Amino acid sequence: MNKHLYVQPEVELAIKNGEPVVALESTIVAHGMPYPSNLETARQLESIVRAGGATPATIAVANGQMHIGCTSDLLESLASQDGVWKVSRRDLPMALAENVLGATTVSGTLIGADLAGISVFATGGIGGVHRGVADTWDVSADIPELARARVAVVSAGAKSILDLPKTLEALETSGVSVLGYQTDEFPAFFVRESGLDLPHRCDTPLQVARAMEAKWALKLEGGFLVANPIPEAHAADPASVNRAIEAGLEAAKRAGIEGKRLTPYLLQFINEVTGGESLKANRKLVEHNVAVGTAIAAEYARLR
Ligand code: PSU
Ligand code: MN
Repeated sequence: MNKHLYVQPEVELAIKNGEPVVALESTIVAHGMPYPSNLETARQLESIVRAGGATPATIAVANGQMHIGCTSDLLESLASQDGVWKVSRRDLPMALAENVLGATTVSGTLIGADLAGISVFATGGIGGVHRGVADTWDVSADIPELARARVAVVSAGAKSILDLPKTLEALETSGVSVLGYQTDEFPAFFVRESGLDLPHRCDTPLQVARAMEAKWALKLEGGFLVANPIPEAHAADPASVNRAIEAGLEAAKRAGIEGKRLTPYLLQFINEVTGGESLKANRKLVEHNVAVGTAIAAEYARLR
């Protein structure tokens, strides 16, 4: 198809047959969780997709190609090696040309999914508008990519390391349809509530699939953010999460961490100060997103 795009045969066949496929990102593996939980999680997510009757496609960059679907060895390398690149649209050309090992962010994964024709992608949290944006101009490349790729992303909202009201404003400006999944509120990753109302709510996978069909039948570009709150039983205590986030932002400022290093730094900081708790919650919410994403992919495949 394209020398810089490698679609695994299993994934290619499923796409060709109109069967449900769910894309998964690799930055969460390489930069979002510590080893070996990251590898266990990556494998677990793929089996959740399979259990729901769909084909998983973890997306990453290796050997000058964007891989749509990773082998077990490639997943292992992404999870365990040092120096794996964090790849958004900006980094993709050099990552391919230099033959490096690269983990794709939400934005990078959206590019791969869109190129391959995968309509659903499930992950943990998305990037957005950072706090202090007026000074730093730090807005994640995830936002413009959501405005471009015809893909529905299932996530647990965004962590309050970001400025959540501004993130929702930026999504609106970009024409990204944000759908609360069984909620009226934008969820804030470890916690179910942010106090921010969402304009649209879907209670079933079919409702989401119908919206996808309508948007793309009109040939509108861009995708959806399906905001799926962490299950009640696994939600964290908001006060302790906020303390960890505030401390992380302070530490990042003191250490002069900015740009693409900021989000991984904050994720690692929060994992460390909250101990195993946040990591456990993180895994639970991603698993839930992947299960919901798989159900949406199945409904969408049926509709088409
Ligand atoms: N937020 C999380 N977990 C993550 C990320 C964000 O709660 O793993 C990762 C995703 O890959 C996302 C990227 O696309 O960080 C955003 O990075 P930046 O803020 O540098 O755009
Ligand atoms: Mn940034």
